Amino acid sequence: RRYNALTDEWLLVSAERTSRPWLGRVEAPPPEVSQAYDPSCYLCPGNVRANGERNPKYDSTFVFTNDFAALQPDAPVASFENGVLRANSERGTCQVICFSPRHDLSLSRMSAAQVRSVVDLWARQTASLGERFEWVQVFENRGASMGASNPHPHGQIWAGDALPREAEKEDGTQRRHFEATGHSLLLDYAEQEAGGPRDLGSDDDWLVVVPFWAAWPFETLIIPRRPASRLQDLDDRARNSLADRMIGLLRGYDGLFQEPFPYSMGWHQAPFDGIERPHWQLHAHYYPPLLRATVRKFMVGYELLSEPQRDITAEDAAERLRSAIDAANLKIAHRDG
Ligand code: H2U
Ligand code: ZN
Repeated sequence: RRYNALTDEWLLVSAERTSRPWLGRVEAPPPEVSQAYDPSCYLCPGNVRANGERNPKYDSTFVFTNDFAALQPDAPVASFENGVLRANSERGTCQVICFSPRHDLSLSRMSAAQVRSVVDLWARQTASLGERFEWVQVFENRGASMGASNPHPHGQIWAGDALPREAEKEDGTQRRHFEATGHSLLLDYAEQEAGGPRDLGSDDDWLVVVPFWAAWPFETLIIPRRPASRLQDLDDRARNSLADRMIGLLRGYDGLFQEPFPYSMGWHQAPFDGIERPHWQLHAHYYPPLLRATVRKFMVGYELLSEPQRDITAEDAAERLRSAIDAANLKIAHRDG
């Protein structure tokens, strides 16, 4: 069993179970997306969305309020308590962000400058939503198997006033570590992992790592190596380096099974509730579901009822991802050179 220092939870690691026969559900490869513009896509420039609004002819990134938002800013304030039953209303908003006007691109195939503009957009939207809401969740679902409704490269931001479950867990673990040691939990963790068997390529600004406590087969964590509690705290150099790191990781992911790799990813940034949080370090989680090209990991049975379990060690996953990242970099060096 390994301990997840960020969530204060344990998981079971049972290496070498991957050779067991699999007669279960087989994941189909994602469909090829070849059109740069799709007239039926609700995210492409100039097209009409479900609510009748027309997208502008944007040429870089584009943000709009989700036409089917799960959170609404004008939700009436109410709370309810009856015995063990409790409920509160939740005020918030949901945005959709298009990463590129090109329907056929993905972050993994965008240029460093284009990814940098996505980083800037994430930072800008976070700062402005943080003026109105206490928790800002930036995320991306990539691939139909992770629930993305459209292959056009896009992500979402949900913002609300309650501190959600994951935020609460991470706030507690980071605060306790800071109170006990005077250090940031994730900066200490990054120091310990840099150059080690789970490191996927670190520089002075960033660590990209398969966390020691990864639950998903090829889960990764991206941590800035200097104190930063939100994306808006990152300077120019850190943002450029982040774009490079992300592209490397995503090309490695795509190279792993030679097809667009599905995942959910998102940023955990300090809450905007006015409370000082010197313990909080910005980071991104990538949660990809695939174990093999056609076999996805299901969090079911023991995992739902007891605790997560994984079949390959974090170190094995890191080794395979590292070679996929190296191979992708080589291919690009050949193409460019
Ligand atoms: P996902 O692919 O991650 O589901 O994100 C797309 C979002 O786009 C989804 O939440 C919204 C859906 O509600 N959407 C619109 O806001 N307008 C539309 O015309 C279609 C989809
Ligand atoms: Zn499109």
